[in-house]
Amino acid sequence: MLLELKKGVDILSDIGAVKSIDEARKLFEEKCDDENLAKINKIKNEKALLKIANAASMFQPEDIWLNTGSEADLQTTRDKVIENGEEFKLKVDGHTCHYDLPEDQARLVKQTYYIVNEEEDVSVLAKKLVRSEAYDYIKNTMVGMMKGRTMTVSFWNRGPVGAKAAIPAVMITDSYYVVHAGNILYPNVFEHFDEEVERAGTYFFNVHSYGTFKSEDISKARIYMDRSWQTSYSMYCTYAGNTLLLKKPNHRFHVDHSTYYRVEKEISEHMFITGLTGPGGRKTYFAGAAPSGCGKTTTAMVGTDFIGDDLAQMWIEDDGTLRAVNPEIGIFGILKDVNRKGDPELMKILRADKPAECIYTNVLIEKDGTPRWVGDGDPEPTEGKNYLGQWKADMKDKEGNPIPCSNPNSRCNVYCTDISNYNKEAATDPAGVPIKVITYSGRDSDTMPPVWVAKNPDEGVVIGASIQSAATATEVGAKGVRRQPWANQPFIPGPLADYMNAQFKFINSDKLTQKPIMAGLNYFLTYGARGGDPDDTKLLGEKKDVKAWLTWLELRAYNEIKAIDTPIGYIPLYEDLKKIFDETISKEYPKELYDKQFSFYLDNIIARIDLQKEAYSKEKDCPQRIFEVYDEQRRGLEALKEKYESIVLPEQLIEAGGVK
Ligand code: SPV
Ligand code: MN
Repeated sequence: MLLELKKGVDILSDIGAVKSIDEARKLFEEKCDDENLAKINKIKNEKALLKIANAASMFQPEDIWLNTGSEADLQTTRDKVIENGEEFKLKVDGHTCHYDLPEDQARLVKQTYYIVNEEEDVSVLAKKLVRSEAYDYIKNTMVGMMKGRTMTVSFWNRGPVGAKAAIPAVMITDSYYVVHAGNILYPNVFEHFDEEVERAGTYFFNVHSYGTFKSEDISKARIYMDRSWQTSYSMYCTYAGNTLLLKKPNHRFHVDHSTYYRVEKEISEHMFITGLTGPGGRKTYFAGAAPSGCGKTTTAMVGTDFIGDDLAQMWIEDDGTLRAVNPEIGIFGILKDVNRKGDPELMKILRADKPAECIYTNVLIEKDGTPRWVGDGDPEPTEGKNYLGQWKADMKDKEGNPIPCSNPNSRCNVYCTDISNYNKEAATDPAGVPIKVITYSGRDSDTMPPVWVAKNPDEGVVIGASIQSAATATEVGAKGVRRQPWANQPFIPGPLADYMNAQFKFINSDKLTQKPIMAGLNYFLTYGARGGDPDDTKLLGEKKDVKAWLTWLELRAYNEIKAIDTPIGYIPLYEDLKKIFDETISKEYPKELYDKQFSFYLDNIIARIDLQKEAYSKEKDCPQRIFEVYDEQRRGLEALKEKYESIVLPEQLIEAGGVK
C-alpha cells in the first residue's frame, strides 16, 4: 500500500490562511526586526516561507527570531533560556538543568497520534485521529498560543549536509529549551536549506508551543503527526521526546519516506552507529537497534569510533556497501545507572573532568549545584531539589515506596564533539560509514543468549522482527514485556507488514553486494532464569562485557573466528570468548558462566517463536518468508529437544550442529 503525500487539507496552511508569498513577506515585516528580516530573506524556498508565515499567522507571536546556527545565535539561545527560567545554571560552566512537569517525563504515548485521512491504515500499535478532528483540536488550541512570546524558527538537518539519506527540517517553537536542545542535537542548515530541500526532494515541518507549563493542563498535551504533509504539531508539553520534533516525530516521517518512497534504497532505523578497531588497525562499523532504555548509548560508547547513539539513516551506495549516517550530532542519553565503571567516557563530561556544554534534565541538584541521579556511583544524596520540588532521601510516595532522587528517564544532552571517542570526521562525512555488522537487542531476561549471528539476510530480518523487551521508563505508562519489532516499532507509522517487506527487499538487494552480518545481542539474562532462585534478577554479565561481544562480532564479520552452528544461528565458542574477555576487558570468563549464558533453554525459545508467529499471522499481508524462517528454526529446535531434552549445553550444540 502506498502512502499518498499532500492528501487532504494541510491544516497549518488552512488555519494560517496566508496564501501568497507577498502576504507572507508582509507578515515577516511586521514581526521581524531588521536583522531577522535580513535572515529570512536569505531563504528562497517559497513553500517553506509560506509555511513559516502560516505558523506565525496561527500562533500570533509578539515577534519572530531566526536561529541560523551562528555563534551569536547559539549564545542568544543560551542566554534566553536562562532569562526565561526554562533552564538554570549549575556550578560548572556550561552545565545547566531543565525540569519538565512531573507528568511529562517521557514520551506521552497515549497523547501521540497520527493524523489520517478517512480510509488510511496506520500500524495496529499506534493511535490515529481523522484529519477533521485533528484540525479542530489544533485550531482550538494553537491559534494565538504564542501571544506575547517570541516564535523561534530553526533550520536543521537530519544528517550531514549532502548525505544521500539526510532530510532538512524546520522547527518552530516558543521554547528556548527546545532550541537549545536542538542546537546540540542537529546540524544547523540555514546556509544550505534551499539546496538541501532540492537535493532531498522534501523537508519536514514542525510546530510546538509549550502553553502554560502547568500540571493541570497536561491533559491538553498532544503530539500530532500529519504523515501526508510531513508536518508535526506539539502543544502543552516540554519533554524533548515530545517537543523536539526532529527527533522521534521526524524519525517517523523518515521511516515513512524509506518504506514507501525509497524501497531497496534506504532504511531509517532506531540504531546506534559505532566503529571498533580490529586487527591491523582496521575500522569496522556497527549499527545496532535496541528499544529505548536498553543500553544503546552504552554500546555505542564502547566503540573506538563513536558515531551516534539513537538513530541511523542507511542506504546502499553505488559501490555495493551499506552506508549509514547519524541524523544527529549530539546525544540525549539516559542518566540512570551511568557511572564511572560502566560509562567512563560520558562521565568525563558529566563530572566535569573537561569543559563541555551539558543540559541535565529531571535530575536532583544538591545545594552546591551538583547534579545527581540514581546509580551515579557516588554516595547517595540526602537532599536537594528536583523536578518535583524539594527532595529528601526519606520521602515516600502514596504506596509507601521511596521516591528516587531523579526520574528514571532523566537525561543529559551533550554535543558528540565533547565525547572523546567521537570520530567527527567520519560522523560528519556525507559519504557515511560502511556498516559491516548490524545488531538487534532488547531487555530479555530469560530466552536468548548474549550473542548469536544470523546465517543469512532473511534470518537477520527475522532477528529484528522478533525483539521482545521489558518496558522502560521512556514511555509514560508503559508496563510489562512487549514485542518490539526492530526496536523501531513505536516509530513505524504504517502497517508493520509494509516495513517488514521493505527490510527484506533492502537487505536482500542485489545492489547490496557487501552484505553486513546480522546478529542478536542480549545483556539482560538473569541468574534466576538460568537455574538460580527464580526470583533472582541479578544479571549474568555486566555492562563492560559489551566490548567482548562486539569484539567477537568484529572477528566474525571477516570470518576470522569459528562459531557453533545452531538452528537459530551461530554462537561463540568458549575458548574464543575466554581469550577475548581477557584481552579486551581483562576479565576472567569462567566456563560455568559461559554454559549459563549459551545453553539453549529450548522451551523458552520455541515459545518465543510461537508467540511471534501468532502475532505476525494477524498482520495483514505479512511476507511469507518470515513464517518459513520461523518454521525452519522451530524444526531444528524440536530435533534438538528430541535428542537432548529441553536444556541443551554448548557441547551438545557442537555435537549436533558442528562448528563453522
Ligand atoms: C528514546 O526514548 O528512544 C529516546 C528519547 O531516544 S526520546 O526523544 O524520548 O524518544
Ligand atoms: Mn531513542
